[in-house]
Amino acid sequence: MTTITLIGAPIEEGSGRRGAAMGPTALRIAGIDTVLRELGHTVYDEGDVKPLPARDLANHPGANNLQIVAAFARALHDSVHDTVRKGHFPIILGGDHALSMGSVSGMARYAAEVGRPLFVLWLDAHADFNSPATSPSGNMHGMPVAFYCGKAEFAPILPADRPMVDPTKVFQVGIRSVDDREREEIAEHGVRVYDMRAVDELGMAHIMRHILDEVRSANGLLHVSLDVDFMDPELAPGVGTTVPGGATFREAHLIMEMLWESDLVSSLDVVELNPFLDDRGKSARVLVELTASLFGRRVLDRPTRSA
Ligand code: 4U7
Ligand code: MN
Ligand code: MN
Ligand code: MN
Repeated sequence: MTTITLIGAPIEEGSGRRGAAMGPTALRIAGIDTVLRELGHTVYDEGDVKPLPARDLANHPGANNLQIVAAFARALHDSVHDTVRKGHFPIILGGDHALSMGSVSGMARYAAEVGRPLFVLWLDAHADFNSPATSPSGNMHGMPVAFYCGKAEFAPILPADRPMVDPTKVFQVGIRSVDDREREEIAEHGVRVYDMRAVDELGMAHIMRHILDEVRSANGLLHVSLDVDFMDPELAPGVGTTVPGGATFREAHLIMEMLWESDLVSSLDVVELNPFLDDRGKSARVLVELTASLFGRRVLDRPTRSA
C-alpha cells in the first residue's frame, strides 16, 4: 500500500479565466481522500501550498501573471520534492496546468538525486509546449512542457541549476489541439505524441503497453499529469478549454488501471478542473473515480501486481 500526500495548488492565473482556484476544494468535496483510504492507502492532506509572490521577476509581455505563476511553481517544486524524498506519493490537486512547472521540476530534481530518468505521461487535449515567444494567448498553462524540458527562454522562475526533463521521455496522449509554432517545437524536440488519431488507430492498451515497457526497461520514474480536457467534454465539462473528440470513460479508466498494475507511477497532477463551469460536480467525480483506478480500484482481481 502507498503513503500518499495530497497537495492543493489553487492557481488559476495561468489559465486566463477564473474558477480553477476552486479545483482543490471540489476534489476534496468529491472525496478524493476517502476513496484512497478505502483502497487501503495512508493519506495525508497538506492543505494548499502558500505562494509567495515572486517580486524579483519583472512583468513579461508574453507571460501573463508571471509573478503569481512563478510563486506557485516555486512553492510546489519544494513541496513535491520534500514529499517524494520522504517516500510519499504526491498528488497535486489543481489548479491550472501552469502548476506542472513546479511539480514536474520537483520530480526532476528528485530523479536526478536518485540517478533515475524521469518520464512524464501528459494526458491532455493540448501539447502545452508554448513559451512566451510562441504563445498565441500568453497564458502560462499552455507552457509547462516547454518549461520543464528547458527548451525555450523563460524568466528565472526556478533556480538556474534546476534539472530538466528530456523531451524524448515525455509521452503525450490524447492530443487534438496544437498551435502552429507548437507543432514545430514538439517535432524538433522529439516529444512522443500519441494524438487522438493514434488512439483511434492503435487503441489505448497498445499505446500504454508501449510507454510502460519503455519506462520499465529504463528503470524510470513516471510522473502522470492529467488535464481534465484530456477527456471528452461530454464526460468532463468542468474545464475552460474543452475540445471535442476526447478520451472516453473506458479509455481513461484503462490507462489508470494499467498504470496501477505497472507499479511505475511516482507522482500525479490532477489539473484544470474548473468547478464554476462544471455540471453538478460531474467532472470532479470523474477525476476522483480515475484516481481510484490509478490506486488499485478494479472490477475483478487480475494476476499482476502483488501489492
Ligand atoms: B491546457 C493554447 F492557444 N494552446 O497556448 C494556448 F489554444 O493546460 C491553449 O492544456 C492552451 O489546458 C491550453 O493558449 C492549456 C491555445
Ligand atoms: Mn494542459
Ligand atoms: Mn489542455
Ligand atoms: Mn507500437
